[in-house]
Amino acid sequence: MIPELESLREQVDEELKTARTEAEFQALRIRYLGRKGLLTGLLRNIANVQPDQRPLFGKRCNELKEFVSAKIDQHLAELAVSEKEKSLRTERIDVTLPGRAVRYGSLHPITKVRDEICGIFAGLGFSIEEGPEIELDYYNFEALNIPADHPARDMHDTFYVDEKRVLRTHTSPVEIRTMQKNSPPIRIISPGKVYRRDSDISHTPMFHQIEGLLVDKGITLANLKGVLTHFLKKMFGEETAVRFRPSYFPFTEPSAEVDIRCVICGGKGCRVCKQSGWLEILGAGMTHPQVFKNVGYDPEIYSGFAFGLGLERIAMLKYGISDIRLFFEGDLRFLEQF
Ligand code: 2U9
Repeated sequence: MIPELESLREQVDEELKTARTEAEFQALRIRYLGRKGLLTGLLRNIANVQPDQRPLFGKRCNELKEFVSAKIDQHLAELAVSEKEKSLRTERIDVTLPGRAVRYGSLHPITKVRDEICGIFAGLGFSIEEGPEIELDYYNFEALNIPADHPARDMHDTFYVDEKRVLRTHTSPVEIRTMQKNSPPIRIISPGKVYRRDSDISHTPMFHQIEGLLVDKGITLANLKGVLTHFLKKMFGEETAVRFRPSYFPFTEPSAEVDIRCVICGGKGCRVCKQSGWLEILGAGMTHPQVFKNVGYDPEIYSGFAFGLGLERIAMLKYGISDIRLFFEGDLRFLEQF
């Protein structure tokens, strides 16, 4: 049996000389030392060896196994070193290559308009208040002087959640909640999403509003006109002409709609202003005494004004967008322009 061991050793020597790659050395390890390998097979047949020769045979087999294993390890280590040296010699990093451009995102036009408006009112000392989008019927309607059978409810095309709850149709409930929690003076704006059952080129079932409320002793219509004129000139330019028309809202008395001179045609008359030369921008009014009573304020002591505007409408006018649905389609070709 020892001669067999000798010839196996010569065979291994030969194959170790010809192997070149890591894969070839790993194959060699399996071929000789694996579970079904040649050397392992030899040891398994130790029963065929003369009993007195078995210890020596076993010893020699194990020596050869260790020799082969050590040789393979040595070759693999050398291979790793030479691979590393080769890559250091041949691979180059060109540090003068221009970097890859980082693509920046952009703010949604509604976000930009909201931030701009909030910034103008922050400059006048208004703070921002937020509230729930699922709102009690009481806060959305009753507290604002719109009882159950009031015709003004029809204007709001309400989504009902259940008997008592609605998706808020305006952010006015935020003002009610704020007055319930705080005493005058109050100076807040409430930006947020609102919901109405309406959908066409200028209406979506969800849109964004900012409302404002100022309450103190001695507040008059002059304060309302001064604050809103200041806001509109900051927003659309100092030269912007502003006019106030009488209107009706259940939660304000008197009420007004506020127009600016058409930003498209400058007042000559065009498609956007429907030939009138004016654009309707805001609703506003002096807070109704009944609304103050509903939150426990004495209307004999306090007065205030409130206003509301739709952000989509402002953004459409500011950026010349003709279809409101573009804001909500998520098309990057549209959004990247802002
Ligand atoms: C309280 C009292 C009064 C907020 C007001 C308007 C007029 C108004 C519309 C503008 C366009 C809604 O988005 S829109 O469709 N809003 O015309 N909003 S006065 O009056 C309030 C609010 C809260 C406690």
